[in-house]
Amino acid sequence: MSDTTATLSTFARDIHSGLTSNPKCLSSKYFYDEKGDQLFQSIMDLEEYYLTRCEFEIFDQQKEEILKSFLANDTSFKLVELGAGDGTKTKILLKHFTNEGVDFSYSPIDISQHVLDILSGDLKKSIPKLHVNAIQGDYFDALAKLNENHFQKEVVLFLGSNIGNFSNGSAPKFLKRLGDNLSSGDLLFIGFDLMKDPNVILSAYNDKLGVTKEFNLNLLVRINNELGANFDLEGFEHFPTYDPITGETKSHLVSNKAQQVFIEATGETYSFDAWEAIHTEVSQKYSLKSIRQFAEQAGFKVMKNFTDKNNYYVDSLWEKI
Ligand code: AVI
Repeated sequence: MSDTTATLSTFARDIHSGLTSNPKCLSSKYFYDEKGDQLFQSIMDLEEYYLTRCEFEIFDQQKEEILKSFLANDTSFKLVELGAGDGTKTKILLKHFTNEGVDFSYSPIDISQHVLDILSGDLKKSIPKLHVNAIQGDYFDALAKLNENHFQKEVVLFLGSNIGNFSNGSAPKFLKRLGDNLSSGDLLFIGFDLMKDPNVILSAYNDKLGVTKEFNLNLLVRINNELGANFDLEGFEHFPTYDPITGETKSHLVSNKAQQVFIEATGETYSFDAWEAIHTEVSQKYSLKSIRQFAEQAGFKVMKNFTDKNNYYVDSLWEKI
């Protein structure tokens, strides 16, 4: 592997480094190829996966209050969304703001130009009056670009509990960096999944139909297809865990036998002991207290928490100090 490291793709290098660490791990960012995107869309429709429905309910039921809080003492703002996806939930807010005649523009930021093209086309049809300024690229480069002409208050959306997929060490760093890219008075509207009945949480990551299992295993399918590996999908069990003390929900792929896997792209064979696990994802659950601490550490003040009727989920509105 050492001779070829320089010529390997980042994907191959990350997979090699994850499979040679102890414990083994693979980054959940590699879930999202075309098939992974489709599987995640199906997850959002699952009975057990409450997160999307909760955020939908919050937007639908509290859009008036959300708008009031976004405007506060201003008459206009620039709405920026990090990782916009298909914008289904955001559209509730966009439609409401437009119907109310609010002076605002919408800048979805996404790494995928394809996602942005679909979203922009869809918004042109469904909300023709909306001013859309899509930006393709890394979140921070895009925020820096927006800041070049910072005349209006910025309201940044980071929805879907995407922050939960950051490790506990990297989430505060990400939020601090996000804050550093904003000006005093700018707002961050950020979705967090809350701690709740552990059984409810575990079911969300272990649905009856097995869609989440397929989503997790798709990572191995991807390595097989893109890096020429020979992972036997039957040889791995999908196993999520939830720690009610720390709020950490983790997904694993557990090798159900001693086995070896060869990856052409790295030229290496990787050995698995029977019942050895690969950690594939963290989906952190939070308390309102930990959210407040997060906000303060990153240089924000919590203005208001918008929760669903079950108190399962919160969209927390933070102001940059
Ligand atoms: C995208 N992210 C917030 C989802 C979550 O809940 O952690 C991804 C997911 N993984 C399994 N199911 C859904």
